[in-house]
Amino acid sequence: MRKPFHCAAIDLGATSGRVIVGTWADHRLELTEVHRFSNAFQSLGTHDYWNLPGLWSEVQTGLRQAVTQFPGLASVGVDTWGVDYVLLNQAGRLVFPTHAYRDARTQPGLRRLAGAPADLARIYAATGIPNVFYNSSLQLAEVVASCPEIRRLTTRCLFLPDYFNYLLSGRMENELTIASSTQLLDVHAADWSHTALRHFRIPARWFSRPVLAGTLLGPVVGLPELEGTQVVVVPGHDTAAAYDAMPADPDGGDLFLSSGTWSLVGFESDRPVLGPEALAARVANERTGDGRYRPLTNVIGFWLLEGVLKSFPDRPQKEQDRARLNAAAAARPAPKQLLDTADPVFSNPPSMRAAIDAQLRKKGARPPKDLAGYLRLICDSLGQGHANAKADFERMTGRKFKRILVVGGGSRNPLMCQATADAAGIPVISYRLEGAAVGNLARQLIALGAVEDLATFRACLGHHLEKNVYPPRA
Ligand code: LFR
Repeated sequence: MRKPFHCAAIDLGATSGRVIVGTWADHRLELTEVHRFSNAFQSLGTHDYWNLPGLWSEVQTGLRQAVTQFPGLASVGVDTWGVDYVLLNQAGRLVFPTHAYRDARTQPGLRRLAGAPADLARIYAATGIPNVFYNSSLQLAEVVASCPEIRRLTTRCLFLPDYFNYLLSGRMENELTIASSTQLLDVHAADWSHTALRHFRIPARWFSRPVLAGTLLGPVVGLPELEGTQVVVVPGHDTAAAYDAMPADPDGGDLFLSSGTWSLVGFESDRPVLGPEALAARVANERTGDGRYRPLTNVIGFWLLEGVLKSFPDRPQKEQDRARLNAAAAARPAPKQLLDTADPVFSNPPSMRAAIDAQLRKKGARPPKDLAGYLRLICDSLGQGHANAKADFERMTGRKFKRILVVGGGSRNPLMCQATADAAGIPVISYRLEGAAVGNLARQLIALGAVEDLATFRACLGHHLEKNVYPPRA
């Protein structure tokens, strides 16, 4: 037996983060979660910001735990949610506070682009990314327009995984998957789009040509406990990492759903999906760690539920109570009117329950009376949103999907999985898997030479995973 490899995945989500050690031995991955913590943006005045020092401190705590439990930790990789960034000067100091993507500051820019169809089509043709409120393009355009001095102060823009890689290794690099979430990357190349940068008036000198997953950044610096541990570039975008963890059939017949705060429905492809129909269906042509395409649609996800729960002080806290709530929701009749999940009113409303109620009333429907009613409505609406995405992809590409594979927190929600299978008419296979962390680990193991390639990793993973199958009901 070869010596086992231990690698640490730092996986930062918008509502929680974790450090997970993966141990690879005998073609099998063992996971040990060494640290988990919550995350949330905070408001200051009328804006929303991330607490980066807090996150960095949690990352360090996690890494110390990792190396204590697994001396000889071979490597570490970082993935985070998409689109958010830091602006730095040459000395690596932050020159602007780090806004959170739900900050309403992008709304005027969003409306401006939506109201200029020729620009919208040009930017979509150049980047393959639709006009969404959180895009880094809109965020950076807003900073440059409202604080013009920032052009002089900034020498570098790093997206969050790039920034954590810099803190760990001292090297400033942009990574491809996270770059592809920005609406600033050239959809036909693995480099920045001058069309987009010019349009949003963002200086091209802030970026470097993105590197691919597998690039070695050198040893960890500044954390003596981790001497000798390598920093490996992994797919920095959590959704790209989660897609890597899908135990997919190599024949391309699987549709992927990374289900959590967001529902990301998509597939892997050698080409982007472009044109007016793709733009109307809000297809985002994000990239895989090695530069292929991941056309996907962002369906609002369990953000709806996270918001609604705030209106119910008696919401379930324990696993048992959550199971009871799920059962109560499943026993309800299917709602006659589903939510339009693409409605931007759900992006960051003061009250999610009020936003849902208002949309239902506008459609002439009555709002649910209790939490079980909302849960049923949300699961069925997400299921329909996922099925619509599948139908759009099939129409646009001529493909026929045979199964939907689900990873992420939502894979534990049988109601949503069943609703998706029913609406899409194909089986849903859910895996209890921290998708992003596992994809992050996969790319480290490949870079270290412990695993041959992603197909090999997926095949090994598929043999050992616990799964639930939800056949569609007529
Ligand atoms: C999921 C995710 C999605 C992205 C959203 C905002 O965590 O990364 O892919 O659309 O967050 O960045």
